[in-house]
Amino acid sequence: MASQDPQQMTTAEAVVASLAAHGIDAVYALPGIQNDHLFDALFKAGNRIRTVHTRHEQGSAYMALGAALATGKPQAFAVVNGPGLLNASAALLTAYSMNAPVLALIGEIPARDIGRNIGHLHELRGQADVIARLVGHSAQIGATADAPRRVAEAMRAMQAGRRGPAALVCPIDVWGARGLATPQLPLAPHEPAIDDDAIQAAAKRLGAAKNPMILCGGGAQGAAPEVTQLSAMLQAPVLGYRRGRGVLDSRDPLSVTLPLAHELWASTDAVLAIGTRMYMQQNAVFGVGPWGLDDDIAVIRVDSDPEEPDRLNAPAVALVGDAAPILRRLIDVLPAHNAKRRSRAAEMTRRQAAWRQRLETALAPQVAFLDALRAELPEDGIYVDEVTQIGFAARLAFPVHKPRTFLSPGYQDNLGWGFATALGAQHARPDVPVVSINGDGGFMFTASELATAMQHRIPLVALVFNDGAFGNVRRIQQDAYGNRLIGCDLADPDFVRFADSFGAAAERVKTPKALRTALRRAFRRRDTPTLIEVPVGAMPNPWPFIFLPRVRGG
Ligand SMILES: Cc1ncc(C[n+]2csc(CCOP(=O)(O)OP(=O)(O)O)c2C)c(N)n1
Ligand SMILES: [Mg+2]
Repeated sequence: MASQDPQQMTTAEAVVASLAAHGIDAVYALPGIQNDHLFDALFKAGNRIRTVHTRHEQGSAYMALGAALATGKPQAFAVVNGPGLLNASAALLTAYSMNAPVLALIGEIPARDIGRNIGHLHELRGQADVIARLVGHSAQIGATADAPRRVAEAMRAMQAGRRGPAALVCPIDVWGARGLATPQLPLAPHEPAIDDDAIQAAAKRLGAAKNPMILCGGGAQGAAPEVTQLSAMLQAPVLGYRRGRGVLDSRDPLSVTLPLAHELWASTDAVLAIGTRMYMQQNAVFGVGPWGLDDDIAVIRVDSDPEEPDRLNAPAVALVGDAAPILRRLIDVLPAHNAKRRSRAAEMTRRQAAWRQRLETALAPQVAFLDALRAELPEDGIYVDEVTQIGFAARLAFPVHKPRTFLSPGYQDNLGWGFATALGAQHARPDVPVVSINGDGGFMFTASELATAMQHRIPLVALVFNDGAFGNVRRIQQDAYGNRLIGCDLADPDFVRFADSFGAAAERVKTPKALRTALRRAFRRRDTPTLIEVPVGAMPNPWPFIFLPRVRGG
């Protein structure tokens, strides 16, 4: 990197210049006095960095998350300290659970007063400790000269090892301080060397297996070609549930859904687990499961976090680092060890058809709406999930064709994340349609961001499946608590009139067929958001297909 001469600038200008040097081209933000110097620096940056202001700080943070998930690249948001940070905190927590590179720029009271409990505007006692619980890497900017390096370190931390969010805090007086700073270019990433012995051991175990399986989590999203090739070489079914969906195209006969992977689990003798915690295989979920492990299944873990593979059960082989280069090495070595294999395409196609029929029958209303959505959403269109009946079914039955086109929240599974996250995805990927599915409950968490969609001309299509209830909670109260309904029925607005009042396109449809027509119209609008309300009744219970019993070990 060519070093440049130091220049006089404010800390805020040094941060903005460094963000631009790292490829950040948008900051999702909500202003306030602690960050006025930052906003002034963003003003001066002009079109190099677009400032996308939202109506609530959760909107800023979720938009940055959606942009990060849709692009696979770091994204930034800026909020004031105290309430601004806390309003954004659920999104940061979600970014952590999804290993998403989201940089939070957070204001702070004057540096000299931190820790004195004076009661300054927006003072949060021990803010640095709160932030350290939400992100993997955090730092306070101490002076102008310090700022470029702080940005570079945060950017590197978000993209090395286990990916995830970072935070930079800057006190109000430091943002505006002027000093000499040298613009900083990206630091070289740290990536561990690939362990060749472990590659050999993995190739032997997988090559010898009769029934290998591949499990993909979020950490496999950057390795779709490698997973596709390995799956073919091993004739191994590939499960991606939620975060790993789209790594192998659902149309590939070897792409399996959650219940089918569970059906195959008992006879699986080697598993290649890529960027996944193997949560369901190792943990009971609300008293059901885990699927189980025993000595007859060789577990090979590929993970960028060196602590993850051993966290619950020691695997046979652990490969630590970025998935794609590790898998490429495995692809090179595997042919020397791989058994001769017959195609499993016909068997898998048959098994899949049987499961498709079961899901179509058991979850009929959800699957019919999802089929309508799949028929209209182009292959590279992005689906943003929610914690709602349609979402739970989509995780099982919505075909996904490409990586990063099925965005489902990580283990936080926090209601209300979807709409604003989808806005960020659509803002960062204006070239493809993005669709956000919502329940009436979850949509209202960030519905005010319809104003943001209008202001910044973001053509997101939001579906609101309206059952007048926190339907998931309601069904549990009906089934497991003697129909003692409490806190679950919802007085909703007229969603069409609500969206219309913002100037958004809006309509109400009742059938999957009408949904298709409405979606076709909506995807053609490229400068206005669309809300489509779908009135629905109570939906059948998806959980028996998700919480699956133990089939081995234990
Ligand atoms: C932040 C957060 N709060 C509460 C919950 C618990 N929760 C899970 S589903 C649900 C109801 C969802 O209602 P709605 O969005 O209308 O979807 P529906 O189940 O009716 O399809 C609730 C409250 C959660 N997952 N996340
Ligand atoms: Mg509902």
